Amino acid sequence: MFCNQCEQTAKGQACTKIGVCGKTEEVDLLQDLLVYALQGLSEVANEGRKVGVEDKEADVFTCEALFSTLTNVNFDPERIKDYIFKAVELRDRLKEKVKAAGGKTDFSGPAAFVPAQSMEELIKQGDEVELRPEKAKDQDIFSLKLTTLYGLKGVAAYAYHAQELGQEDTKVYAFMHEAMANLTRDDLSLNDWVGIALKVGEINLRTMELLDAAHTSTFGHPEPTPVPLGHKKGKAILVSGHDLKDLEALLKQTEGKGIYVYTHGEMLPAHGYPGLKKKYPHLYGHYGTAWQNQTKEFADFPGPIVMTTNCLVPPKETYKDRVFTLGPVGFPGVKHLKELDFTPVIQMAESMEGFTEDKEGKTVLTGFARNAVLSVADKVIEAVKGGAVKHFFLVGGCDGAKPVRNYYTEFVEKVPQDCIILTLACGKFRFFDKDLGDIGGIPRLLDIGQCNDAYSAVQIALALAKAFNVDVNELPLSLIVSWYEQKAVAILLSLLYLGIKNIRLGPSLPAFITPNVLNFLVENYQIKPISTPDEDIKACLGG
Ligand code: FS2
Ligand code: SF4
Repeated sequence: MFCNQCEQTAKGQACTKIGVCGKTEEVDLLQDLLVYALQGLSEVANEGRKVGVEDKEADVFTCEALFSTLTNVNFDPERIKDYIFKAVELRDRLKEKVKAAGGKTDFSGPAAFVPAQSMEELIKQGDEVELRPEKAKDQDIFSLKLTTLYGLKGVAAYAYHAQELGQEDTKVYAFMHEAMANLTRDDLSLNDWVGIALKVGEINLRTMELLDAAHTSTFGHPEPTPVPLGHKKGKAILVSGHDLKDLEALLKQTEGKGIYVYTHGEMLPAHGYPGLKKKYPHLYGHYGTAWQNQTKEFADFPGPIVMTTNCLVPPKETYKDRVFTLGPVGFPGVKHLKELDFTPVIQMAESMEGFTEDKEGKTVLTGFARNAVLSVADKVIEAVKGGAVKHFFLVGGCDGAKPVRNYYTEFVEKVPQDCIILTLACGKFRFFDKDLGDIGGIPRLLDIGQCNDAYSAVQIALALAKAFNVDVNELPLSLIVSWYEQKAVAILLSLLYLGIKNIRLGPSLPAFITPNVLNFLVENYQIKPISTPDEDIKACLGG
């Protein structure tokens, strides 16, 4: 196996025997075969578009299936096998349509691939088609191909969520198919691949815009909302991941049943949406911290746990029977809900005691998405012009298990009192419950939302740049980004597409970036690795 798609990859190079994430070699090779099958589907879809053929099912399927190969989403060989067969079935159906419309159908390679019937043979097929550096003629092009593929996985996740809530743009699907089909080619130059990778960023921005519209048009604009970290005596269900539609369905089905629903991990910002927290008061509070702590936190939770998206850590036997997965998520032996019917989850919650007493805890604030922040833009601008606010730091991105990620906690603790910290995604759990006070009524720590809300952060930065009449790179704003998985790759590409410079990236640089590609990023975008909080803060403040 060869997988280097996430930040915790083995020895900072690649997982070659088993994933640090717990992904087996078998699943890794099946996922590679699925990516290959999706390249084939994409080639046919691409040809189809040239003759006016579109297939909505194939479009959405491409997103769901690619999403299943993202880090910490699906560990179940049977489910990946089903996706492979479905990809081939949809590809062949599309071929018929393309043929009828007069398009090209004489394909070879992935578009003509026939999956083996046994699991053993499928794994062998995966081994043959896996993207590996030793097979590549040019390591820099290979690096950009991986960057493109990993970025596309992030786009697929966002597009999947957006379409669930009715927001789609055929431009997104068309690009995904075009770029996936390009991965099969070896006639494109380094410059072509730089262009394709940046285009992933452009398309990702559009996709995140769709997702933002999906969330805000369905659930309203997030509002600053205090969220209890304690719990109520009584029966309880925990929901993790990012999928607000899944959460809403669960809230509807648990209404009036005397069950409290708690968010975990990236679901925390759900409390800020009027269409969720205000409508469903039994969405009580937030339990636990970031994804990598779930084995301990889930074991201690006295109710069922619903995993709507990443990040799923291989569950321990002590609580595995209480975990339910949805959508692209899967793990062997864990119950998978095919439809949004939460009956087994509710029955389990009802059969358990739940929390035996009330626990008062701290509260944290969430809901500072673009509308909330920009509604006080005048106050913010005045505070900057008057000198009360000297600088903004966006300290955001993914969390992870590595101790070096303490950099982000220390960074936030050391940010001077006259600076504001914007945050988003699960990296915030390293400091989300710290009381950092306020500046003239503006909290110093503003939680914009999930990693899925990076669009909101971009809009805040662009609006401030407009208000100050400067380029976004001239704002008193520094981006301190932590990455882990492929959504972060997509977001990073969007920031580069927007021309945002001087991003500090950590805790380590991606293993799939070659020295030459890194040089390109440094020369053109002045991207830099994190150093120490003291040095970085000083440099950001111009000292
Ligand atoms: Fe965090 Fe994990 Fe949000 Fe990432 S919960 S690292 O995949 O999606 O951020
Ligand atoms: Fe390794 Fe990350 Fe790939 Fe898992 S997803 S196998 S940890 S590189």
